[in-house]
Amino acid sequence: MTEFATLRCEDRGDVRVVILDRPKVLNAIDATVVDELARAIESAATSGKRGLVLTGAGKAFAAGADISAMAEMTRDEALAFAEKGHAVGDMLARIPMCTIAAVGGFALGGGCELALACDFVYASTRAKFGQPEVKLGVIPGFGGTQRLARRVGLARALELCMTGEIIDAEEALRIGLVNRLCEPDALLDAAVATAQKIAEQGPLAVARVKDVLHRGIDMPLAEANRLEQEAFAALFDTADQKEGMKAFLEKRPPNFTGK
Ligand code: CO8
Repeated sequence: MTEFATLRCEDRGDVRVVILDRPKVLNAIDATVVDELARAIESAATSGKRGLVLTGAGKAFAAGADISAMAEMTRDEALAFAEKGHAVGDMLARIPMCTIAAVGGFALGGGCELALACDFVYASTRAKFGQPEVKLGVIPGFGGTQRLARRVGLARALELCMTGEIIDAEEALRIGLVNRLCEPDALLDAAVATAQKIAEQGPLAVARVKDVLHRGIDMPLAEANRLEQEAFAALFDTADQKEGMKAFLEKRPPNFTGK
């Protein structure tokens, strides 16, 4: 497996686990982290794995973009950094497998945005979320304004981004930022178990679900419904559809091949 300076990767069953690994700075995200995340996602996409769990070492998921690296950035450098960050968010949205953020501690600023770029978030009861950028005189630059509004609604996103307030795991669950809360020691296992469960479904169907939901949410309803119909129909040209339905009728587990 590829070696990284700021990340660690491990495989559990059909799931690639990517661990942000700069615990001394609460996994703050600098340009190297962004580059390595892009490479780790690319590597997961070609690994034959069918799920990706993103988590952080130590007491944080990620406490944001690295403030010491950003402090002296010029406008052009800030734009390039934001563009690279957005490219990683787009990769997470497009990789044809589930991506789950397992948030064990602070997910602030770019860290919260990275979690939001995953398909959904599981969190430990100790997790904390927020977009505190206004306290530094900036705004979220890694997709936070848009993904947060789509996840929790416009007014809640406005409140979080305008106050910079940090919320606890219970509140994050309540507003729909988080799908499930776990005890700290059980978090990673729970995220991997869900990713593994998804990995065992028809992989082409899972990929289509992801594509239709991610793209459809930004379309007018009629267009998005058309996207669903076409994706539903296209799956009838696959061996997995034939196998899945035949296995049901023969009362046995399916053997999906991704074809
Ligand atoms: N950047 C750099 N270093 C950090 C960061 C960070 N975001 N967060 C924490 N650290 C460092 C601290 O400086 C400290 O280092 P040292 O030991 O050398 O002093 C170490 O991590 C431990 O942190 P603390 O001692 O502060 O730990 P506490 O438990 O007391 O506090 C907090 C934890 C509350 C999380 C606190 O560290 C904090 O407020 N951190 C900053 C949070 C923040 O403002 N995040 C937003 C950053 S801006 C951003 O993310 C913009 C995204 C834009 C685009 C990204 C494109 C990719």
